[in-house]
Amino acid sequence: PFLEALLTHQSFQAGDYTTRFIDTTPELFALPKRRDRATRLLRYVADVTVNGHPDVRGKRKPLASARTPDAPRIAGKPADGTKQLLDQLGPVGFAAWMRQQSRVLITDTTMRDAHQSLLATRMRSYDIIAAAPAYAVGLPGLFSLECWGGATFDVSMRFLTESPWERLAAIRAAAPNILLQMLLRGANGVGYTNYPDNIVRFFVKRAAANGIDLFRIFDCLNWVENMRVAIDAVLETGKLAEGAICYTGDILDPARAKYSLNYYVDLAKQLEAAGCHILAIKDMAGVLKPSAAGVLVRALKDAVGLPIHLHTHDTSGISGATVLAAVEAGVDAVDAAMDPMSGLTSQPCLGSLVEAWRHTYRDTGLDPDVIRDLSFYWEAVRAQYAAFESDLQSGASEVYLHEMPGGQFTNLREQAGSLGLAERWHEISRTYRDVNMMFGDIVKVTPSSKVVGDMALMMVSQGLTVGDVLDPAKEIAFPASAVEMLRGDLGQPPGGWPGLLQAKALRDEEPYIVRPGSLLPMADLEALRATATEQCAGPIDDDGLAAYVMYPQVYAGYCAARRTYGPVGVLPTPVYFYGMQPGDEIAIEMEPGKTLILRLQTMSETDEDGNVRVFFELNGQPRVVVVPNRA
Ligand code: BTN
Ligand code: 3PY
Ligand code: ZN
Repeated sequence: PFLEALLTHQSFQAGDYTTRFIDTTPELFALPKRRDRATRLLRYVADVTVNGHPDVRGKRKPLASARTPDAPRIAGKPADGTKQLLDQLGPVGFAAWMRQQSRVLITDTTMRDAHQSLLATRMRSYDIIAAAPAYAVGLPGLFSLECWGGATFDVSMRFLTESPWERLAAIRAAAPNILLQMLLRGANGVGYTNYPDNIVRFFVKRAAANGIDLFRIFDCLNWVENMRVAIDAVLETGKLAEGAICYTGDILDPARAKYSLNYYVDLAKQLEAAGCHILAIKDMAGVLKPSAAGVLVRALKDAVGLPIHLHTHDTSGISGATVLAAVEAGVDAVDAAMDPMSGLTSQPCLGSLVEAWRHTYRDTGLDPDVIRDLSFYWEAVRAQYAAFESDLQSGASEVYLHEMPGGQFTNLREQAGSLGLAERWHEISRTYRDVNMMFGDIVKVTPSSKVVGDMALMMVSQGLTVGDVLDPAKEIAFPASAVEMLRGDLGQPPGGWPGLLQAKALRDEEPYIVRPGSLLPMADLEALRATATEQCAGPIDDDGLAAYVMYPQVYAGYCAARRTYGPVGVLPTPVYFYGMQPGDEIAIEMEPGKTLILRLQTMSETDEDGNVRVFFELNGQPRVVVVPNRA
């Protein structure tokens, strides 16, 4: 049929096909692609069975006795929820509704921050999407599902060979009644650097069109000026704009005067004036202490008319107390993670918080049976990701020293380990703290936290102190990220950058204090689409373009891997990471109603050419795949 389609195609018959034929008639080339999906997947399964997956090589393995995750199947249709309310009331009316609720509104972060903070963001769409119908039917009273943005966008393409857009669309389809929430890094989008304004706007539009209802927007230096483009873009979509104040320091500590109660109250007023519908307290490190939470929430409630949404991390071990204090003080909504994905660097335990308010004025009304069933599911899911677990076993008050965000903490430990500095972790924590003070005591959250981490690792590995770095007589090779930040590329911290350090890092270069986006030329999106089309060897739709402009190389790599291996997202997680054993049989749902039965029969020894023959049965038909043994 492919050859027939080609031979009967107009351009072919007219004789005007050239090397551009493939570009102008992609529909012809889509034919064999679609038919080949199963073959590509076989190639992947064979390859990963023989060679393993590079991401889990040498890492801890799931236990052989691990339970297969089976998402709860709850009979019935999803009842109307917050999504329908937003559609009816619009964002302003919705915010007013939030403030009228006596119950605590709960955001479940399991699908985003929890696995970002516990499992290096490696949770696959396969496991996330399977849970969504149970949420929709069983927990229609949830406030929102935080399921997108932050590091997930990059990681899904870079490490999991899957599309963040397909993930979002599938969650939307499976959970049509609960608000879908994302984390947006303001002018940094879902990346690590400021993007041109029209890229930020384009990205927000695509996210809204694909199903995001609530955008939590922050700036890594709490510079509201640098959040406006993103906030305005969200306002234009008619979705909810939640402006975040990133909490750092300790409002009760007179020695940290820079981050005082007044500082946060002023920020909140700026965000309200900027048009935000909801105010988030984003405690990305988990340093908001219970006593401070009460004071902060009361002051913010007095100062602004917006509903307040608290986000924290349990790194210290006492975040539950912080959330209870905030609720006592009248906070409207809080973030929590399903029990088996909670605690440590993740969010506090959802099921236990819900019980804490049961039979009180602030009872959430969420069904404990469903929470337990979903928890049982997430527990089995987590067990499959043993390779990405950190060695952190307990709460740690050290977080008040270093103030590392939950998502960075385990990452930096891992990085330290790979540099041979695992033994010197406490030194790294202290240096991280010193670097923060050297930078003038800044907010540390992606990407500013990464800059502090880069600098701290460089100093520890080279045995440098802050005194050395500041010493005019001493030559220092600053990490590029530090030079860029001190130049102004991430914006301005309160009080500006320390002059001496800045001058030393920048050498002859001039710093600037205007909004970085005001200096970046608008991106020519259609020119970028053309480049992407070439680089990715295929047509690029708006979602592909929005991914490409954020991460050109990563997106191109994803496209190439997808071409080679097909839609690997349909594979169960153990197969994706570890392949199959002889005798294993799996069902692969290619699309609703189309299931392949794949059995791995046996494998040959490696032949003299270094190849292994993998013998499958696909829907009962024998298939042999030859893969190089790269080990
Ligand atoms: C990619 O970046 O290409 C996606 C990762 C897939 C790599 C596959 S996993 C099976 C096989 N083993 C390897 O070491 N590489 C490939
Ligand atoms: C992110 O930006 O990914 C974060 O989670 C910040 O806390
Ligand atoms: Zn967080």
